[in-house]
Amino acid sequence: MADNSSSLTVPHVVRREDYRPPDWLVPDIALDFDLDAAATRVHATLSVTRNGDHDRPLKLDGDGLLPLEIRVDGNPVAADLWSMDSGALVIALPDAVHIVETLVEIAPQDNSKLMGLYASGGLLCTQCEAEGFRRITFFPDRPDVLSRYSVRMAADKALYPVLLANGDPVEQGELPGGRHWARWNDPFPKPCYLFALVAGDLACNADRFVTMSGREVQLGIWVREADLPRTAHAMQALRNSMAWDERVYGREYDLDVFNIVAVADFNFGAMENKGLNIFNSRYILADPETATDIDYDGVEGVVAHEYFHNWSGNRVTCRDWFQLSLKEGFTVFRDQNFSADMGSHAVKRIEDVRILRAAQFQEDSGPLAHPVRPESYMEISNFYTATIYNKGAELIRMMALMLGPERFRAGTDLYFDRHDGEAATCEDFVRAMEEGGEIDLGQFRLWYEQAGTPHVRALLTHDPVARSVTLLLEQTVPPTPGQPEKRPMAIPLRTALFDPETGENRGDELLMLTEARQSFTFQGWTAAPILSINRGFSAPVIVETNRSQADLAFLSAHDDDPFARYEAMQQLMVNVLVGRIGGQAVDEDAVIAAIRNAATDPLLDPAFVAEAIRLPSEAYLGDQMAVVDPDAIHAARDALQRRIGAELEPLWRDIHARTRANAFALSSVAKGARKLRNTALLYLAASGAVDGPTVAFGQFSEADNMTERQAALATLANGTSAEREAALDIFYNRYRDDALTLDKWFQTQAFAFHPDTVDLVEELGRHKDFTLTNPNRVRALYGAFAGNQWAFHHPSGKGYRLVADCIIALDKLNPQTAARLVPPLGRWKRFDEPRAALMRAELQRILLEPGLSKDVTEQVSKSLE
Ligand code: 0A1
Ligand code: ZN
Repeated sequence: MADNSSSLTVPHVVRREDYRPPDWLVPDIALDFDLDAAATRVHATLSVTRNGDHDRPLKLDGDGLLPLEIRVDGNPVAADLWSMDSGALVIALPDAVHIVETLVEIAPQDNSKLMGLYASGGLLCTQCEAEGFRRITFFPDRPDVLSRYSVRMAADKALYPVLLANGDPVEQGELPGGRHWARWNDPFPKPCYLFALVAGDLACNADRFVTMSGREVQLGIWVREADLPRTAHAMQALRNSMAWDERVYGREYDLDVFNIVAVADFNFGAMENKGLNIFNSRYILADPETATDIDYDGVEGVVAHEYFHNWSGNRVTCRDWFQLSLKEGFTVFRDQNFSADMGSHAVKRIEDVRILRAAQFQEDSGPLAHPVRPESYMEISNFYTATIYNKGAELIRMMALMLGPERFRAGTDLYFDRHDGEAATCEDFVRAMEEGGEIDLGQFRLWYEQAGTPHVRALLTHDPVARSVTLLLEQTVPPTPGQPEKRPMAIPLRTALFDPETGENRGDELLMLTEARQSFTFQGWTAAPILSINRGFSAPVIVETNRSQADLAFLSAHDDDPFARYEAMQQLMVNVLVGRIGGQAVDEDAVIAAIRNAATDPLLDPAFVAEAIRLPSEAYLGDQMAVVDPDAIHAARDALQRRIGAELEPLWRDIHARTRANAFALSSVAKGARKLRNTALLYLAASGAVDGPTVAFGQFSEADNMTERQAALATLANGTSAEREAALDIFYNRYRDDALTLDKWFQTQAFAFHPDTVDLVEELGRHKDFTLTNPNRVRALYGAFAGNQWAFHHPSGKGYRLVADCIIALDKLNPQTAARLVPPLGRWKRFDEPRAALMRAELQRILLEPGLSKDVTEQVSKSLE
C-alpha cells in the first residue's frame, strides 16, 4: 500500500487561525536505525500521552512511508484499529498513556528531494526542517511536540566508520558481518525538525571550548579527509560565536559536544540540529586558493547563525511554522551583530541593507509578498524567505533601537528565561520586550501583520523669520496580496540636521512616526539645514525626500553616520541614472566629484569606499521605475560606469597599483584593500583603456587569492576580449575537480554583462559538469542568471524559457530548490507588456506540467494571480 496521495491532491492551505494544541504528546522517543543506502530500516518506540480530555486517535504524520509493523504496548495492532490518512498513520488508542512502535523501510539513495534521510557523496545524512522527519518515521511532525531522543545506529563499519547524532555519545560496539553501532542521547527535549544523524567516512577537526561556567565542550568539524585543511576558519568562527553569545546575551552552550558536518548536496545554507549542525559545504570550507573574502564572511556568518540557534530556536523553539521569524529573524539579527563586531559595523550594515533591498524589498512589492508572521501557506518550505529572515531581523533591530541596549538585554533575558524549553510565538517575544524593556509595543505589532514596504515622504521646510524648520513626514504602506488596506505603522527614524555653513551635525534624534502624516518642528535655524534621515537604516522603509543634488553631495562628503553617507552617495547616483534613463539632461559631474572625493579621502576605510563608489545595481535601479526597462537601465549604467572609468582613469590605475598585496592575509585591512582594488579594476576596464584586459588578466594570473582572481575573471567575463576566453579556460582546468570552486566558473558567466549571456547559459546547461542533482550547481547557473536583470529579461524571452525549463525538470527531482527559482519569473507585473506576456506564458506552461509539486504549484499559482 504505497502512499502517493500527497503528490496527487490539490494543495491544502494551512491557516494560522486554525492552530490547536497537539492531541497527543511524545515525551520520549527511541529510534533504531539499521543504515544502508539502498534500504534503511527505522524502528521507532514512542511513549505517547493524551493531551487534554478528548477521544481523538493518535495521528502520526508520514510522507511516503509504509508501516511494516505497528505495536501498541508491545502487541501488534488489529487491522481495524489503524488506518492511513494522506500519508499519516492513524491509531485508535484506549488509554491516556501508551508505548507505540513502528517499523518502516526507506531508501536514502533514491531521495533526490534531500529532505529526510538521504545520501550525499557516500555519506548518509538528514534534513528534517521543516517537515522532513515524516519521511524518516511516523511521528507528530509539528514543532510544539517536544521529545527526549535516544538514537541507536547500526551500519557497515568500512563504509560508515563515523556515526553521529544529536546530543552526547553514550555507547558503541561491534557487530558481526563488518558492522558496528553507536548510541547517542539528547537530554534536551526538542521538536523533531531538530533531529539529525550522519553516517560516513569523515575526518574531524577537533578542538575544545571552555564555557563561562567552566564546562569543557568538545568541538568537531567533520568533513572528507581531503577537506580538513579548509576547516580552520569555520572552527575559529565557532569559538568566537560561543564566546560572543556568552558576552552579549549571557547564553552558554549546554551539551558536552558540538559537532558540525559539511555535506555537498544541501537545499539551504545550513541547519541548526541540536548539537549536530549540518552544513552546505560552501559555508564550512574556505582557504585562500578557493574562497573569496565574501565566502570567508559567509562561513563566519552562517556558523554563527546556526550556533546562535541553540538558544534562539532550540532551547526556545516555535509553536508552529507561522512563528518561523521568531527564531529566524532574531537569529539573523544576532548573526548580523556578531559579524559587525568581528569586522566593520559600517560596512556590515551597508551589505545587509543591500541584501534586504535586493531580496526582501522585491519580494514585498510582488505577488509573493507576505507578512513577517504569515496567515496561511500551502508549502512551508516556500516561507524560508527574505521577509521571514531579513525583514524579521529588521523588526528585532527596530525594537533594540527603541529600547536601547540595557533594556533590550533585559527583554531578551526575560524571553529566554520565561520560555526556556517551550515552543513560543512572536507575540511571546514582543511581550517579553514590552515587559523587560518597559515599553508599549501595541502599534509596533503591525510590523508582524502587515506586508509591504512602507514609503515615507520627508519634506523639510524652512521659515527664516521664525528661524525654525518643519519636517513633514507622510507614510503609506502599499497594498499587498490579501491586504488591500493598511494602517499606519510605528516607524523609528534616526534623524539629524546639518548646519549648511559649519557642516556641523546639531544632534541625532530618534523620531517616531506613528501617524499617516505628522510634522516635527526644530528651532534655532537661521539658514535651512540639510536633512539626514533614516540614519543607520533605522527602519526598513523607502524614504523619499526633497533634497537637492547639492545636499546629497554635501552629505556624501560630511555625514557622520557612515550608512547615511553611503546612502547619500547612492541616491546621488540613482538620481543621475534615473534622469538619464528618462532622457533628461543630468549633471554627472557631481557624481564623479563625489567618487573622486571618497576614493582619495585618506581617513576613510577602503572597504567603505569600495561600497560607496560602486554604482547601484541594475535591479535596484529597476525598483525605482514604474515600469522596469532592463535595456535602458543597462545602457545608462554602463555609460556612466564608462565615463567614471575614463575621467578618473589615473586614479583607478593608482589605486590598483597601490593596493597590490604581497602575501595573503585575512585582516580587515587586507580585505578592504582587495575590495577597493577590485572596484578600481572594474572602473579601469570600463574606461576603455586599451590595456584594460591585460591588466585584468595580469591580476587574474598573479593573484594569490580567490578574491582577486574571481573579480578579475568577472571583469573579463563582461567583455569580449581574447583574455576572457583564456582566463575562463585556465580557471576551468584548474578547478574542474573542485565542485565548490567550479560553481564560481558557472556563476561568473551566468552573472556577466555580456551580450550573449543567454546563449552561454543555455550552453552551460548542457555542459558535462552541469547537474540538476546538486543544488549549489543549479543556483550557480540558473540562480545567478535569473538575478542578472539585463540578460534574464532578454526581449526574446529566451531567458524566461531557460529558467522555466529548469524549473520543470528540477521539480521532478527536488521541488524545494525548483520552487526557489520561480520568484524572478513571477515579477511580470513590473515589466513592459511584451515581456510580461512572455513571462506569464512560461508560468502557465509550468502549471500545466503533470504531477507538479506543491512547492512549485504554490509559487507559480500565486505569481499568476
Ligand atoms: N533553519 C535553517 C534553514 C533551513 C531550512 C530548511 C532546510 O531544509 C532544507 C534547511 C535549512 C537556518 O535558518 O539556517
Ligand atoms: Zn536560521
